[in-house]
Amino acid sequence: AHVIHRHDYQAPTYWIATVDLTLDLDPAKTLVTSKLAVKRNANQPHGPLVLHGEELTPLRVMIDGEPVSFRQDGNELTIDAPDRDFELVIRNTCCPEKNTALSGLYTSGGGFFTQCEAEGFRRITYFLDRPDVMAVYTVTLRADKTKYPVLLSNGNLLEQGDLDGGKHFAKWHDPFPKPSYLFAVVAADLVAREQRIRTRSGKDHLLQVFVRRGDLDKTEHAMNSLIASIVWDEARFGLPLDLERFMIVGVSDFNMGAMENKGLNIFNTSALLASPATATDADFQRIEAIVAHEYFHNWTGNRVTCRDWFQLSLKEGLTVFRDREFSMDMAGSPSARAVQRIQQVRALRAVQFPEDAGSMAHPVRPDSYVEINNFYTATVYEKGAEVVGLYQTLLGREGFAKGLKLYFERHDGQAVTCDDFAQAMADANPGSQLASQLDLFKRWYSQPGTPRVTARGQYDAESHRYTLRLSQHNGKGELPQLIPVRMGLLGPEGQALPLQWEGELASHGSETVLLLEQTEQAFHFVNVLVEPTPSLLRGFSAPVLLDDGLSDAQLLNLLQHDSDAFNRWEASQRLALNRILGAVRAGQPLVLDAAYLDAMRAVLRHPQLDAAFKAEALRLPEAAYLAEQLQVVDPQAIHTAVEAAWTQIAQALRADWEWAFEAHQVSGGYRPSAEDAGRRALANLALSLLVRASTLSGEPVWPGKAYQRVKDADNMTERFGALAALVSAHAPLADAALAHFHAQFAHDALVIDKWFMLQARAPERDGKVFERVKKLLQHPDFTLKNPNRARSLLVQFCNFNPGAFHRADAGGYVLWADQVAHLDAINPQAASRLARAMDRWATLAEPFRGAAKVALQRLAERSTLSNDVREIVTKALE
Ligand code: HT7
Ligand code: ZN
Repeated sequence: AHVIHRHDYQAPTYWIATVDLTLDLDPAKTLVTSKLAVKRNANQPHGPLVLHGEELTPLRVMIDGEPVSFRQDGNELTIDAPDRDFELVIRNTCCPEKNTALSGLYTSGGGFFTQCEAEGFRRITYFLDRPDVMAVYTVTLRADKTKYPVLLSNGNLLEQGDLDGGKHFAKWHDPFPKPSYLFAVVAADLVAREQRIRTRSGKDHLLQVFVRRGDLDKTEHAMNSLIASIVWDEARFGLPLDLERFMIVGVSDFNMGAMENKGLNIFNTSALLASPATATDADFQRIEAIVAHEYFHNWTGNRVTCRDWFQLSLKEGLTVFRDREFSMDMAGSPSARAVQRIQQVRALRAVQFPEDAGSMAHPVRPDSYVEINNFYTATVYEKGAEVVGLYQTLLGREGFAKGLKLYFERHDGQAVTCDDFAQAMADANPGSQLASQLDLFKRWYSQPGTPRVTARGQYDAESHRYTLRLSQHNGKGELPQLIPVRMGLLGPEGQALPLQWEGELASHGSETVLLLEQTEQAFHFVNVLVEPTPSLLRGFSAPVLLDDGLSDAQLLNLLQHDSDAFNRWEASQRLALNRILGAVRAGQPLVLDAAYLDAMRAVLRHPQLDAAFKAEALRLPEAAYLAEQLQVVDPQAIHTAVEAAWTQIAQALRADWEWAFEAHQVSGGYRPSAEDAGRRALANLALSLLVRASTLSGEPVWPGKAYQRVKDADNMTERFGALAALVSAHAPLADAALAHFHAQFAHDALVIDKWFMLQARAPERDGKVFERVKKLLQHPDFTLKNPNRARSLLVQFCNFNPGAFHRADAGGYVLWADQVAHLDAINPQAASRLARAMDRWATLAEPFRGAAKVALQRLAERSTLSNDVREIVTKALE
């Protein structure tokens, strides 16, 4: 396979200043005419013009009006171009209806849509399809008027009108130079929700959300989220909307969540459409975050873009950071902000930590790749966002905002690198720790792996001195990193202790940020009058694995009293994790002790804590995170222990769960507010545990109530929560409830996706989930052609249901290998995400490890694998 290396970057021999594109849209054969103003890059030696092109048929190439010869070799078109500026005209065709990879121009639901990031533009026409080539685009679309009444591209509409033969045209112009990956076209039968707004700067804008006719009533939340995002970015960072028109379009066939094409964002309908009847609170929240994310890209990604794809985190890490800040501000109360942070960290630990320890581990700024689509990863996105968060922790909010301002002053309209971003942050904050230790800080971009931090405290009761020793361990050959550890000390009654450094005369409040920059460091506090409990890494101030060696008593102290809500939650997780891992390591059945159960009861009954926080604190750690704590992983042992924990929590706290369910019902109409969502989350958790306990003891009341809810809940959060309770408990009513739900929502693809997902994610019992998944593969509603549907069943089962997937008889692995191969023939990007289910096979215990290796080898032996899947499978076997 051809490996691309970061250090090989070279600027191109030619630039492209303008693109004048005409598309005659036809599903079987679309004709593309591209007129390019090509400029010689005098900084590079003269050579041929080598354009990218994939799955295209070239018709004609002309330079300055004269036909010229060209050579097509694989995915490159070579033209012997002159050593000067010139006009290049290329005509080619492509076939949208055969494009099941969903990259480039494709058809979906009878319309045309594009996806050009990362390298899809080359599947529309021949081009220098790389992000540092930025051009001004004018686009003319021609298509049948009845079938495709809406014709959209980036920027402003210049002209539209009718043509002969029942066709019409539209001409669009985008004044902002952009890389080809931000190009977009839509031609379809759609309707729009429209809203005119006037922003702070006094400019008027038209916002439009285009969807299929029947979906208009599900666009209000997306529109509200867009408006909130525009207002927030202007208020928080002074970044205005720079376009007169901002469009969002929904499409059902899409490889990711959404795409930030300039002025024409294209969204997976799953990330766009919401109504109380069809979307859960989690969906509402996700839609708000994704709408914001794509909008924020307009500055962080579009106005300033990436020089090359190794810099992907420059835009993705920064934009995830921005959408997280937005979501926290939207959530409102300090407790709701903490819940947001808890959810971010839960996801980071369940997905990014395993990634960073597995076969696909790579730095936030990777050094090499075979297929760039494989690097849209949790590391680039989520760890990248954590790294951007470190700047803000080191510089403070104001310092961070100053850095961002300088970044835009320097680089607006450019394609730049992560180094440029770091430099702007440092230069805007001279005298800061960041500026003086920039090279050390930048190891966050270059070193893979999750740093392991160990913390041990030593208290001297006589001298009232407390010493905290911190050490860090990174991967083999890796150097120490700059790790900010936000912390405080608690007294035995949970009181916050003043922090006074040795050698200083007074305390500096009760919270500080320690900077761990060497392999080992000691921090000395004086005037500590009682033996403290350290509260470390508050708010998860750095993406590390922390071993603080705290006792149960200390964790209980933190759980009850820490002023930092994140660390209260963390204590709840550690109490559970220690118990589950203790049982797994000892090979013994899990028995939860009274101290733990009492602590959980106290959380549940706590008069001041918010419901959303309680639901997070009472949830057990994810199986994937538990597995990361072990050298050798037996997924069945983890599954058995987690199931036992849930059952005991359900049974021991039964009366408390009954109280919790009744006390957290939400009255009045549905609102997706953080407060109401928190109440529903806790009520759903209570219902699920009540159904579990009742099913085990054969009592009919709670399963009956859940079944009734599936039938007549007035919102999807409660309906789906009740269905999930029945399915997870393997309750006798589960099948009837599933059938009822399916019949009720048979017409709504996004809800049917949930129906598949729920069954794929159900906790395994006696192989029933596996058998069900095999049956669902044959269900008339199942198809590999729609990525949402394929993901709902296969990715949910293989990548996120370890207790059902890892079978001693290797059945899960055989299913995985077959389905990866089938999917790969249709959609390599989707297949390679599924292929990632085996990233951590090497740490599995036998017989899983041996069987996983055989499945990987069998897949690797296939001659027809895409580059996408081959890279994943090869790395797994290395
Ligand atoms: N920047 C977008 C990435 C994306 C993408 C990448 C590869 C293949 C298909 C894709 N669709 C969207 C999404 C984002 O981060 O906002
Ligand atoms: Zn993004």
